[in-house]
Amino acid sequence: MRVMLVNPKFRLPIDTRTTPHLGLAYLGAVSEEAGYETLIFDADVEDEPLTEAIKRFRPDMVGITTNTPQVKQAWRTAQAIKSIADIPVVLGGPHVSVLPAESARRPEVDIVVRGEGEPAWLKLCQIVERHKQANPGFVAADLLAPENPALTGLLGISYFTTDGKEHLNPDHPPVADLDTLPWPAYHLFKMDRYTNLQPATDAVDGAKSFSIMTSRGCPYRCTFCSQSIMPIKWRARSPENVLAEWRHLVEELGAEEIGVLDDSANIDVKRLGRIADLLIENRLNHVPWIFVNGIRANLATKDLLQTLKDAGLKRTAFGVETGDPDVLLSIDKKIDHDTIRRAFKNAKAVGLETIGFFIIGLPGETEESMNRTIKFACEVDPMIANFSMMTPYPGTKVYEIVKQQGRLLLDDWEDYVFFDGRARYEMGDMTAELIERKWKEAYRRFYLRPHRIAQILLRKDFWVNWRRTFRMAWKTLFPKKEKTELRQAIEAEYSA
Ligand code: B12
Ligand code: SF4
Repeated sequence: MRVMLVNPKFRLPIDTRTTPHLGLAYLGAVSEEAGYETLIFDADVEDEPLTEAIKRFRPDMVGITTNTPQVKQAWRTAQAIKSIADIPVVLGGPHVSVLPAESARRPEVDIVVRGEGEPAWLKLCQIVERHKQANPGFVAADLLAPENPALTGLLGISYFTTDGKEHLNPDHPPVADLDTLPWPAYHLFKMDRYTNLQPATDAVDGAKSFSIMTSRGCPYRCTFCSQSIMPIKWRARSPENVLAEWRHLVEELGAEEIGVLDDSANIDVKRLGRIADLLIENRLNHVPWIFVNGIRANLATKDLLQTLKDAGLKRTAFGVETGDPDVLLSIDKKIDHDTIRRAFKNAKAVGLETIGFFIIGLPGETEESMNRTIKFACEVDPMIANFSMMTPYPGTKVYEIVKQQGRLLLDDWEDYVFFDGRARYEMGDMTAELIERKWKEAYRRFYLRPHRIAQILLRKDFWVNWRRTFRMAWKTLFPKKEKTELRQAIEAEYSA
């Protein structure tokens, strides 16, 4: 049995960096472990057209991953597959986990997998394999025949039977023991075609960069965050299991930098400290690594940060979101500004580089609260300040608030990206003009301070990557034309 996993083409308007998709890397790993011949097709880096790859590999089932801005491209991809092969097409990922019926009812999509995908994907592979063995003329619609009980008890999937009836099977329980999962199957990717998520070494291109996830889930439920799609139960791999993969990345795959993708790696402070100790004891701390998404500021003690630094941590992010105390309370971040101040101070004291994530345009914001955010960003002064305009993703509390009390300015999933310079909604006195103006002002006021300019000019990576830095700054501030062209190019390619 052959299975194919696809990442549909979707480049962000501001950046051309690409990284192997960790979700597909896990799905590829469990598929191979179960004995299936597996092909990962990442349309962001492939030269071969998808339809050619389908004809060459002749998969028995295809899985497509999708987040919100990618979903239309996922549908186009499914259509392209169905136009040449009548095989089951399965969609998974954050967007379809929240809105499964929207995709499952489409003729080109057979089944949607919600949430963590490994268990349901494997069971689907087994079901398709059994059907093919029993009936060599098996086609995708056979699975969806109302009289076929094959999908009935399968947890975590949604589908429509051919009589038009919707089936939303109960959720699959979260993977209880993450140590049982195989390591991501990086060998299924064309690794030399990727750059990196966030450079930890000075060169953006060319460094061998890998991602790792040491825990899954997040026990918090911030109102703006799509993490609410995934299980609330935070689960962690054992330090020994993490160490073994880390060693594999460094010693066997030659990793020169590692991005830790956990949503909240430090929920169990002791566990993270133990991982750091093991990296030091095993002399793996020479490879720089970073927390791409940030760690909880309330659990970032100075001792922990020092141990992490000794273990090779180069940079950490903290989600600050807002400088306004009332807005901070309203988003359920469950943190206060003094704690955030302390976390930045501690991180800098032990010599870590810092990133701050800030949002302009949270519900209830005013010009004054946005000014407080800009002022707070300047006060904590991270090495990188990342301001995004609030983008309400389906499944979040903010999305519901905006739908009830505001006016969404988006009607195309492809616009659900945060860096393209346009406000996503208006609410009360908060106009699009205000959000867009303050967002640009935030970047200007943060980065055009004399000491920042001096710092930037003194950084080696600025000179190594200056062309790219200017390109990104330009695309951030003047994005629209670029994005239209990008979309037209992708659509033309798939409709050809
Ligand atoms: C790393 C990361 C990135 C990286 C790399 C993305 C990538 N190619 O993997 C970068 C920086 C490029 C990125 C960009 C964006 N990201 Co991002 N990203 C993440 C992050 C932090 C980790 C992703 C990850 O590796 N997860 C771990 C793996 C194991 O999980 P997974 O990918 O979800 O896959 C599992 C399941 O979803 C499911 N599954 C997924 N696909 C499929 C397919 C099939 C067939 C099946 C059966 C199952 C299945 O099974 C997998 C294994 O359990 C997540 C947060 C998170 N915790 O997941 C956000 C997240 C996915 N990103 C998000 C967003 C919003 C974006 C952007 C739109 C932001 C922007 N700048 O505008 C862009 C979109 C870029 C694009 N090209 O599509 C949101 C998505 C929300 C949504 N509704 O879509 C998330 C959830 C963050 C959040 N909490 O809000 N991102
Ligand atoms: S923003 Fe961070 S802490 Fe809040 S729910 Fe999302 S991942 Fe968890």
